Amino acid sequence: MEKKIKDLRERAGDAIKNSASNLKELDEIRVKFLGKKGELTGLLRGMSQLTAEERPIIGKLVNEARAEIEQLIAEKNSELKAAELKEKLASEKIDVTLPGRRVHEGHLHPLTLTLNRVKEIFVSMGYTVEEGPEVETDYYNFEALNLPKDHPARDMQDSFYITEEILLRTQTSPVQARTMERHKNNEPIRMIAPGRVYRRDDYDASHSPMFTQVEGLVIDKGISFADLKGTLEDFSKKIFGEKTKIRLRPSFFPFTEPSAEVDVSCVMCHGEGCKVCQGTGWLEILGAGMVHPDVLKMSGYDPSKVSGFAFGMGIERIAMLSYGLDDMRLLYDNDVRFLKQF
Ligand code: 2NM
Repeated sequence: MEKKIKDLRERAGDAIKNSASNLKELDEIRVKFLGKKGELTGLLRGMSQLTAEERPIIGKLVNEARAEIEQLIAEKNSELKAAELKEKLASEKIDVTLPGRRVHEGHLHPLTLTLNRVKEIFVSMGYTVEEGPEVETDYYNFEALNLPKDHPARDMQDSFYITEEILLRTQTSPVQARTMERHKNNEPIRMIAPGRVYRRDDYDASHSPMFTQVEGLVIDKGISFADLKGTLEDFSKKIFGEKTKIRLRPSFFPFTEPSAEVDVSCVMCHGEGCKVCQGTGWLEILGAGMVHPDVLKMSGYDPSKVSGFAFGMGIERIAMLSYGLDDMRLLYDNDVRFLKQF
């Protein structure tokens, strides 16, 4: 028995020192020698065969062996833990002196910034912002705006038709027609309709088959041409600066009568004459007029009770003038080197 105990102590000590290369192996060794079914427990069971004199002596030896093995395991345990931590620290180390990864933050497109500014100005004057479909019916795009079937302005060349009766809207005025229709009893309207419009056009530095428009409509009792002029003058000063002047020239639109082209004093030279305004000192940015009585009638308004003015502008042109761009394609190319500057 004493020999068995001595042998067990030696084998356990040797295993702990030499064959436990990690914590898992060390635990397997602990189970093998000290576990419930381990060798030391086995020895204790054999004590029933001993005499009464032998028992305390052997018991003491077994307890000493258990204490010694536990001690060796505890020491090896801390040794292995320290080694594992050291290895972890070495393999997972990071270089905190490396430069950080830059987060590239996005921002709004210059066209969106311009559109937002235009909306903001009209909303501050009490206008609502209305939207409508980009795929429109012939009725709302043309008929309701006083452009009957044979009108030269609806030439097939200028529009994208989907069927005989459905096309991509050529202006946002169908939104005004739809809004007028929703109102009853000559209810006043003060609205803008921003959005994309589509026309068959060659794509060059100043033309695109798709562009962004804002049209406006005001209907109320006693609305006059003076209201139109005052509103557009106010708008022009807000968008291009307080020094801006406006000039109206007679023009023609099927949906307004009288109609006018609205020029603003050149944002680059303030009227002196330069390349941007082609020496004239003026830039054409708006079309406008008093809503034609037939247009009011068609959408349920009584032209003997109320009157209205309407206007339209291209946002690309406003953006180009605001930011000094000489080519509209810059707004569509999505070249990050360009967009980064806004
Ligand atoms: C323009 C120029 C002049 C216009 C007219 C209407 C409506 F629906 F009330 F008749 N909306 N927009 C209008 C008038 C648009 O754009 C150059």
